[in-house]
Amino acid sequence: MPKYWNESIECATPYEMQALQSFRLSQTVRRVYENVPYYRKRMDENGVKPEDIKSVADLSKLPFTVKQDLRDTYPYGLFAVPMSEVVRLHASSGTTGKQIVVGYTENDIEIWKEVIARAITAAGGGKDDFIHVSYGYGLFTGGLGLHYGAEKVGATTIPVSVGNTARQITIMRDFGSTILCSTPSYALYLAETLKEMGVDKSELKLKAGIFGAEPWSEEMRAEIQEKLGIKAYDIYGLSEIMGPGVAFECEDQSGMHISEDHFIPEIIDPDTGEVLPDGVQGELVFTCITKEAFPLIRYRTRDIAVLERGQCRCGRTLVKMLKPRGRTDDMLIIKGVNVFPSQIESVLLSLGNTSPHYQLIVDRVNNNDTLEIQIEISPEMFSDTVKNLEEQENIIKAAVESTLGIAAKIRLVEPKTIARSEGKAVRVIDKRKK
Ligand code: DLL
Repeated sequence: MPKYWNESIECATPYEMQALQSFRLSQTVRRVYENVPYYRKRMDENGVKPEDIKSVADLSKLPFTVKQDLRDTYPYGLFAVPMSEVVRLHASSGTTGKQIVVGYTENDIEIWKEVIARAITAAGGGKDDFIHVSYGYGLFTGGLGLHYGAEKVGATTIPVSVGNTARQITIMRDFGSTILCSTPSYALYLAETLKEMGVDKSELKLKAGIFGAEPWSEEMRAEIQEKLGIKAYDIYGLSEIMGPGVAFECEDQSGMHISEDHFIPEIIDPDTGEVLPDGVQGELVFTCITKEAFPLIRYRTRDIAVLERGQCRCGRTLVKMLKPRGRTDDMLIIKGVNVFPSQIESVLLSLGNTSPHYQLIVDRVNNNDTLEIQIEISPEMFSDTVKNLEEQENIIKAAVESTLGIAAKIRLVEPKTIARSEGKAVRVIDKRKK
């Protein structure tokens, strides 16, 4: 089995990568300037001409693109090719506002397959694998994205999509699925259902999972690996840039390699827009340098991440992004303190005893922010004495408070109380927004 899908790119020297990026960037900027009136106007307003962009070092001269720009030009205003060249559309609704529409030419789909093929190869997958795709098929990019990449590596692809969890397990067992692709929260739901159905993980041939589309902690990774008996790899992406495969994890599980020959990453200060050095946490920004239909320039993802450069133990030199901390727009400000749901997840799972099913309920009572954390506990624990449950609540309360510095009400709830999701899990209910 090959270790890399595209070794000359994945292990390129920094000099080679920068030369390739610079060439592709200057070409892309010229193309969008000529074909997308919206970008031409923005560049003219900022006094930048295509000839000013000769190398990656010139990137910061270009204006940012934000989600509102996509809404303002809905549906096709940022497309850089005639619609007759577009062979596929996807869309993302997000949590607020109008959905956004993205398009792909035939060549864009080829690039998408290529980056997913890199991800699958890095997760140890190849033509002998049975890849079970439980991401949703449809306008969401997860299902079709992984599907085409799985076929590209020559794997036997099983397009299960979401839903009917018991059937998923039967398929997994009978068809011999070896790699599961789903959201991490759905992987845990599958593990839970497996137990209920009395199927032992040894009856499955699963060896790895490729999980993404939502933030998940290292503790959650450990839980999935243990419950399914597999190695769990992270995969990142967003519809606006391509879909899954913008970045992928290798066997080192120490951050995700960005396919920077197609997407140039930057980290900026979300308040000032200033570009931050590697190693510093900030908002992730991407520039597409090979996309034909929908090439976004300096797109602000709102994801909070850190970039790390240098050769990875796996041999790849592609820059890595550490697990996204969350999004600038999921960051909760509770009593003035910035809180990411992922921080709470780490605290909960590090204590053991609780399940990874939790929900944060934020409210405002008498002008005071309140945080309630509902956590499911195991059936055995639920039948425990009230005193022991109270003790458990106090332990969690103390751990949350010492990590976040704010008080939280802890409610241990019966197994299966918190709604399961087949796609992205709903972790926060913010009643203050009503
Ligand atoms: O979630 C694409 C995808 C599908 C990625 C399948 C991975 C696997 P959107 O629906 O447009 O696209 O949502 C993109 O999801 O900006 C992040 O906030 C979040 N996200 C995606 N992957 C990860 C990840 C797909 N591995 C938004 N870790 C992004 C943390 C992630 N957050």
